Amino acid sequence: MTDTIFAKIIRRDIPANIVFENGDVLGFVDLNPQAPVHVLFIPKRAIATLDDAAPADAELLGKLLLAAAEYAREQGFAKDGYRTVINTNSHGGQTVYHIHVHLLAGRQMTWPPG
Ligand code: IU
Repeated sequence: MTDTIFAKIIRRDIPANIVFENGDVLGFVDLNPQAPVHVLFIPKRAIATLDDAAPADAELLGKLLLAAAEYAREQGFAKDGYRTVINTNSHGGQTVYHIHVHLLAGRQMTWPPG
């Protein structure tokens, strides 16, 4: 797989506002926030898209979601609520091909999304 900008963030080759890290997952503030809180959670082992995920990735994908939930709970967003989003491929609006969970919080979300 080709390197993405997120791989460079993991290696600290380029700066990011990192707000969460454990052995498997990194969380950093989105450069173009769509809500008062907008954090991206990425696995340190890259998977390009959800469509590329395999059964062997199940544990890592679980850890990715749990990282977002842990962060939301710790930061106090969980009670009011938040949105998690995974965009997949072109129609899904994916622009960076290293799977990521958007965590959006701090305002009322609407449905359907754009
Ligand atoms: P998407 O689901 O692939 O569209 O989300 C990619 C996100 O990555 C998007 O919200 C961008 O603002 C964000 N982003 C970033 O935070 N830093 C970067 O250097 C780049 C994109 I490129």
